[in-house]
Amino acid sequence: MAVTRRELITGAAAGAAGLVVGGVVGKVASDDGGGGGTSGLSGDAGDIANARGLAADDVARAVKTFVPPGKYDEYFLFCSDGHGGQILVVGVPSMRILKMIGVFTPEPWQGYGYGADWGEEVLAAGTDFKKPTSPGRGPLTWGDTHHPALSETNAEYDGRYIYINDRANGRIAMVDLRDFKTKQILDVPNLDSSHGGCFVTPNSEYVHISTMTPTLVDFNNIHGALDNYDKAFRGFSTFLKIDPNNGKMLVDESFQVELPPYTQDLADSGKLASDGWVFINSYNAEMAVGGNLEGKPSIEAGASQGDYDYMHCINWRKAEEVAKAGKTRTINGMKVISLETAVAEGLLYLLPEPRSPHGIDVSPSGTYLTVGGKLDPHVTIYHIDKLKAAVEAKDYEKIDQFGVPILKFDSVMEARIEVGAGPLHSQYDDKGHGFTSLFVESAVAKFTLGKPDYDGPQPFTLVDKLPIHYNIGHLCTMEGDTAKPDGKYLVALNKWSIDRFPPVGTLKPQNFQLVDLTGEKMDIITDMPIGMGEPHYVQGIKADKIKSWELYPPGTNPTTMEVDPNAVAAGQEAITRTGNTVTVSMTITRSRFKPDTIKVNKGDKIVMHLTNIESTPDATHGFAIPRYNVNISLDAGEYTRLEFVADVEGAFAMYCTEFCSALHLEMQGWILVS
Ligand code: CUK
Ligand code: CUA
Repeated sequence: MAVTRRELITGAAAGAAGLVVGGVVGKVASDDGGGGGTSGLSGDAGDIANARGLAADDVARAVKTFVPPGKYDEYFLFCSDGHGGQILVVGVPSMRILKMIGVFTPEPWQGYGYGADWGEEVLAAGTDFKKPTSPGRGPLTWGDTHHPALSETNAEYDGRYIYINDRANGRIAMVDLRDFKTKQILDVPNLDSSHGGCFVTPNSEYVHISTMTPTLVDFNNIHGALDNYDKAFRGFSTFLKIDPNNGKMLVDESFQVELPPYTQDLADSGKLASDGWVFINSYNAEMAVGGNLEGKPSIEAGASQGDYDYMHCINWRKAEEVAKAGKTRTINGMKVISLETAVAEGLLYLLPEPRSPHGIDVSPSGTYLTVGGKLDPHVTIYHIDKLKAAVEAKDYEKIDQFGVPILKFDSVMEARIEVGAGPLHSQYDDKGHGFTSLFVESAVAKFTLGKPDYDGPQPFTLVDKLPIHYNIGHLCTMEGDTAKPDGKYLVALNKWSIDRFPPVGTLKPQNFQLVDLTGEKMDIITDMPIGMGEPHYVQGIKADKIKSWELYPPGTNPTTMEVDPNAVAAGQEAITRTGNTVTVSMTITRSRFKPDTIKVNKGDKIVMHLTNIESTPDATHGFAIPRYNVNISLDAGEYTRLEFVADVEGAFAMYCTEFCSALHLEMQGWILVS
């Protein structure tokens, strides 16, 4: 009997889980009772599986994703959140949400953007009011996050920092993974929008971000600008220098390369074989501008007329030399290499790509560049050696109207693989496979690369296809953008979920589907609804690479990550007045604020130095002042400063917003404004 059950299970449960499930059967089979059913399990497990209507494959999938209580996931996903403006952190394989990190949008739980200097300063510095298009209505309070980029050392994620772009406003943010808090938002000069990036170069020398819709550069005749599009607009590829000590982006040591207004799209960094290069797609080489009410084609139609668009190939090491040699103009505080200089110095080339490409992804060895063309059922794969040879030989098809050489497609193209309808983005595993998302077909295609990534009998061949649910955008393999991907799991990031979850109103969640890559065939092992934003891209990193702090050294300011000179230690609490300024030095611990009574005059400026003096991990306290819109969160050891004008009379019951202790409700005090 037991043998039969074991055979049933190990035969039915494919791949790695077979062993695990076999082990379970071995144990329960010795118990009495239970039996058979479609799950193939016996004993209690069999009874439960049968009662829930789970088949053997379901059980195997459940075992693959189950992380027992108290155990950790093997990987972290860092997910964009679309126009939610934040980053989500998710565990793999459990697909449990671990955290939402406030980035471009104020985030109340972390007290980000509700009074504390840390968040206020980051968000305020994130809007450049000198930008010609600056709204001038106070700081921007949302962003459209698309592409997270983990910092790298030797083309592998190093777990130190993560960057993410704001597609809407041409900005980029940096999160320090020591405390998972946003440290910098940079409103990138000359970028009104962004898409190409972000990604980092293989040793985090630079983080790259380029325009999506080109930037207006001629403000003389704005109403006529679209009739003068090729002169009035430009794209910009931006290389932001990363400070190796703290991950911050240094504008003074950064530079841009001016680009034609072709609507630059996604981009990727070269690595190993292609180290020193970056590649940016574009999708509107036609330079369509719309005007459908005036009888002109809409952008949608106009941008899809030509058979080819252009990949922009930039030799960034050359560009860096050119910038360091001062062959730049400074525009809005950024050193810019002009189109003419870029061409003259041989650092910018165009490469034809089949119609309306979207994703470009460099293979682990850096040898192959895979491009998905939305209107072409193939992925087109280019070889970096061929690209370099064509550059060397000046093997040009022609020169475009901006003077940029266009390399010959046939000279650089290595292979075209028919994968299906609507290819967008690609990822790789450790066995030389590529995986491409098929938006129109709602599927993932798996294919082989060539040497050195794939050293088997059938290079450049479609080997598997998996239907997903539904309308997949990006996809992500673990450590997928590095020189050493793990493969193992793939996450399909699906835009539509229609019938996958019970109805929760008219706006449906996005759907992450976790795909097991360990078997011959790809297999979906779980669905995860994302009901708080539209993740575009995510990166998956081994969880043990993240060396997060458990708590702050006492008095640490999260802005600087150093002990702040204004931090307050126990015994240093005080209220002092200088003119109309009242300075409050407060310690916070379970379960009191000290001082807990603050009396000020109406119109006084209040400066509060707040320090959580706890030394126990997770002993976070809140500090909220009702009606003043103050909502701060201080983790153990954290210091922050708060400043506001007491311009409303009354008795305001400040309180701790985190249920921190048995006497949490007693953790309150008064601010009396008279
Ligand atoms: S884009 Cu969203 S599915 Cu901004 Cu990376 Cu392709
Ligand atoms: Cu501190 Cu509740």
